[in-house]
Amino acid sequence: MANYWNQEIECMPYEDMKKLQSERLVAQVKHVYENVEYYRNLMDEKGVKPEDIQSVDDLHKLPFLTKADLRDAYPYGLLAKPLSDCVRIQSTSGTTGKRVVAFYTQNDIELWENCCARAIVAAGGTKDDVCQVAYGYGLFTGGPGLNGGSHKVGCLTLPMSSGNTERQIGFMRDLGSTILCCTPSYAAYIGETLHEMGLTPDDISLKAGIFGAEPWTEEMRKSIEASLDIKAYDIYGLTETSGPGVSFECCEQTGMHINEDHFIPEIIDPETGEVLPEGEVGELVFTSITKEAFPLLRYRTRDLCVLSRKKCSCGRTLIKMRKPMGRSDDMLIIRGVNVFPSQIETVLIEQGYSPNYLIEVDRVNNTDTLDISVEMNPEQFSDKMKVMQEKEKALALAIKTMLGINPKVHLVSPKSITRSEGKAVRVIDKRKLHD
Ligand code: DLL
Repeated sequence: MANYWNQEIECMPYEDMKKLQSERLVAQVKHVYENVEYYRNLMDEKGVKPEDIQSVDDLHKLPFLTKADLRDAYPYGLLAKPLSDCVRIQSTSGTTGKRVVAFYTQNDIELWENCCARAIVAAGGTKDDVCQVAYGYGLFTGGPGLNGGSHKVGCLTLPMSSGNTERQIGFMRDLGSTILCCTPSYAAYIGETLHEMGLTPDDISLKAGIFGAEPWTEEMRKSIEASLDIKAYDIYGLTETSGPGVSFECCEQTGMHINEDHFIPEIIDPETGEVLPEGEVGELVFTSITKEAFPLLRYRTRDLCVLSRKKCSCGRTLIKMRKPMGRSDDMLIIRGVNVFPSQIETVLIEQGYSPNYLIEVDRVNNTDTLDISVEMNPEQFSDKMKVMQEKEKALALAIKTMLGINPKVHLVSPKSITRSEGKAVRVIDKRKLHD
């Protein structure tokens, strides 16, 4: 049985949604044109006036906004409300370049938390649940976003933040947490630690997890679901558009419903900027039509994705986005071949290895090298060199079949790859250091 946080919106016929989006878009464009000089200049350069935008069908006329614009305009250049109306700042976790700061009015917080509440309810959450939030708190949006959503739903909220994994499990047992919110890599680590503590999923009461903030594969989902005996739901969002809750998964688990009443999605060809039809892979672009302080028009996320309006068995009519397969800037080009870390992860888990791995790319004598260190489970380890070499060869062959290029695989001992309590770092591209 599907539960909704806002049934009228979540199940609204598309024609009505389009009307609502169009009204909101027209007002939003006017709001930013009048209040943000940076946008006014971008629109003037493209020769677009607010009157040119009469409905969602005119969206393509607007200029794109990129992360470079956000950096140019840092910190206040895109603010569309007086600073005195803002009540919160959140920021990206990015470690390179200038930070991106997003501003929120009280209304912005309200709509963000409602988006997260939709996600929690879609994962089966009610006021009777105990929701353990193990995303980081602070400038990162994960903790504050899900915390706010959990309050709205009326769950008993455990604001654990990430880290201190044994204590997480201790609280989970003592307080009977039923929903866990964290990154999928941290969920995998929590599952691993639970078993190492000599416990099983029968010792905890979790029923669902709401995992996002980084790409994760279907294989990883199955592995987390098995180790914690839960149903694992995906959630997506980015700081620039408020944080988690731009889209969320329902019981069908075949992609995430986008909160279209707040965010209009488009898929574009990343090279040409041309809008692509539904079903084609391209870069995801969002226009926020209700945010007041930091609205973004046609913001290029760099996430590669596919949209689908196929009818969903949960009853929601909100358009769905497939699990993002990675960011256009996460894509590695190795010996001319496009490689996504998620493709490698799929092979590893299919071949019975853990999702703990590290990809290292380098350039030696003008040739790209690909080294993949993969952690073994204790049962996979052998002290016979020949056995280990054969395992490495078999895994390298499976990866070559998937990618078309030959990697060097190194099977490493259990627990030797650093675990992540937040977003996992799985790739080191040493070529960048030489450039
Ligand atoms: O990661 C917001 C968030 C917090 C989402 C908690 C979900 C849960 P940023 O740090 O700004 O914000 O990073 C945003 O993370 O552009 C994607 O590349 C990636 N990402 C977020 N969710 C998913 C997901 C938060 N479910 C960037 N699957 C985005 C794949 C995701 N990638």
